[in-house]
Amino acid sequence: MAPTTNPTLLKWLDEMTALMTPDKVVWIDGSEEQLEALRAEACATGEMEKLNEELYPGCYLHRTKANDVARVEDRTIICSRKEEDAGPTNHWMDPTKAYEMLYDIARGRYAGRTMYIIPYSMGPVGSEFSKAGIELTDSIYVVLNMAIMTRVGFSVLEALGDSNDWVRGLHAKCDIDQEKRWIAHFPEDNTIISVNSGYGGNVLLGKKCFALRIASYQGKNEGWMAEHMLILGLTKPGEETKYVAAAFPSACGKTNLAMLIPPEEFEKKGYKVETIGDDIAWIRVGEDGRLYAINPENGFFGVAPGTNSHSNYNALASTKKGAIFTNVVHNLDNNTVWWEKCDDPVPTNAIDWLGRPWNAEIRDKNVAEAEATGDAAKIKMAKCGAHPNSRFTAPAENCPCISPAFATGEGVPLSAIIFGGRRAKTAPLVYQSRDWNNGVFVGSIMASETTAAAAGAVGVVRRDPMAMLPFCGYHMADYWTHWIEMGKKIGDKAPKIFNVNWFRTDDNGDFIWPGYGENLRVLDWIIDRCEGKVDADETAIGFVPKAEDINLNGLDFSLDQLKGILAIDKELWAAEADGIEEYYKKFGDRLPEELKNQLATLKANLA
Ligand code: GTP
Ligand code: SPV
Ligand code: MN
Repeated sequence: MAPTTNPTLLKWLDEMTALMTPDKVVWIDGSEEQLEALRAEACATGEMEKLNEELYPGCYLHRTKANDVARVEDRTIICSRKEEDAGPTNHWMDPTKAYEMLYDIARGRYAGRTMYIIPYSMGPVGSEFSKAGIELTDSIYVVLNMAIMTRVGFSVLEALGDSNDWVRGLHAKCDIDQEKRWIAHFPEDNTIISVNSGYGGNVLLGKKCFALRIASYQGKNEGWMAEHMLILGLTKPGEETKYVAAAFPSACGKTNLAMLIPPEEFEKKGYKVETIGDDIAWIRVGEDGRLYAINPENGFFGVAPGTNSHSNYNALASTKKGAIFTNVVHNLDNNTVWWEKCDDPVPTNAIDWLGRPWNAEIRDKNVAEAEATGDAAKIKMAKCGAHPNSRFTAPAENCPCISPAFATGEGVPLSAIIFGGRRAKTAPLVYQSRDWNNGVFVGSIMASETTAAAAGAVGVVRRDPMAMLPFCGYHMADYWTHWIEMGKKIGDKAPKIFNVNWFRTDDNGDFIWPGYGENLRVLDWIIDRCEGKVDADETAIGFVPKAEDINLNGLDFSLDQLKGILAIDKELWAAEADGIEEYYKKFGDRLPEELKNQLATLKANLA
């Protein structure tokens, strides 16, 4: 018997069961016993492998198909009734056609399989910020990941009651056929359909599909915001904690900044960083008129390569129990995991992300073979034992620096919002916008080099407004208008808006700024600016720090180097302004007047 009487839910389940024809139906109740049985089943079928219980208690390894290792932006569609509502930055399909096509692909595909029904909550169950979803899937991997990334179980159904405010999610692995892979969103129906993938961002429907694409549309209609942002709390010695949200594109440093460990100099003085979230923020206006943010997730789906005890101690610690690793190297020497730039030496006896025997010798042979083809992308991949977008799924409660505010879901008041991306040139280390609308402009013109988080070319600069290009569920210009409207609501209580760039490179292509924990030095300046404690230089693009005001104590980095990465090159910015003008043309007359004016001001400032 169904553990709910919710009429809209029962009706949809009847329809989906008839469509998918499962052999068996299993409700996910949220109990540890049920999850443990599923882990055992996944190990028995080879879907997952259990890792060394002493070193990695309760941890598992999974490999996806080689064609299914990242989000697929080309095949991610927004099916609003009107094409213009999806806007020029989304792929659109007519909803009637899309349902027909997707149901044709999915029809009968649970036959011989089990349909798992996952009730889940984005945000703590019962919090006024939270929203419920139901995901149907035929993948135990999905069930187990959702159980880490969200709150799952019958308590969600109880909190939902008979309400129709829940998101429908249908996932089916089908044949993992990339030609029939679709990640489809129907914002007007609160519905998501994902077929022919088994990779994280495509199939953990609470994450990007619900918490960003559907939620951004809900937020526009209901007066709140869903953003691709980390949330952290920074406490300076003797002061109350200040909260900051930051939007960086995929694989551009959110997890790292959210869990930052202050440099020794600062830690000794009593500086502390706590994590509320590393990927998604839901933001509302509080009773006092300020913006409050929660992390709707319950875990981290973080990039593995590059994660080590130096770069991100806290993320690494989070993966040490109850975690699932996807597409990393399986170290057979001790039945643990390995990836590029982790703490351990290259294993002598291992399996790579493709499931092939692997060690340093085999890698060198692979690289030599790739070099013979002269294909740069092939050479880069041959160097990797773990896929560049290999990930860990880890419970947030494991994180040594998790904030007490994470679990309450009450929301933390934001002092600052930070935008940022990978820019080899142009963008300085940090600058502050002149006001909210200028900050919206700064977010709208964000550009970053593409990464392995999405299928396609890596390292190409593209515009990624507010880091939401792949995640905004409606017309991008309407989304900017929504930001401007939110600014009107909060007036002078608005957080200050900044832009950062950790990725300026020198003539050899090496990063100039040391980054990671040292980014605290920039956060320190940002908080001081929010409190009016430090001066700045007004430039054509906004307020840039006086180099002496960024504390470089204990760091081997000269004032001249700092001045170099704070410099605004007017020629580059003039070209940038032309690029923005060209980009804005895409949005036609939906482009808010405020942003047109901002661009005109930038041009005038540069002239
Ligand atoms: P998603 O989970 O895809 O949304 O990404 P994310 O923004 O959380 O990215 P993450 O923190 O996992 O960083 C991804 C990559 O950026 C890793 O390779 C990091 O090593 C690198 N990175 C993070 N912070 C810094 C930094 O301050 N400087 C430099 N140079 N690299 C960084
Ligand atoms: C991203 O790509 O921004 C991620 C990983 O955080 S995924 O969940 O795949 O979207
Ligand atoms: Mn992300």
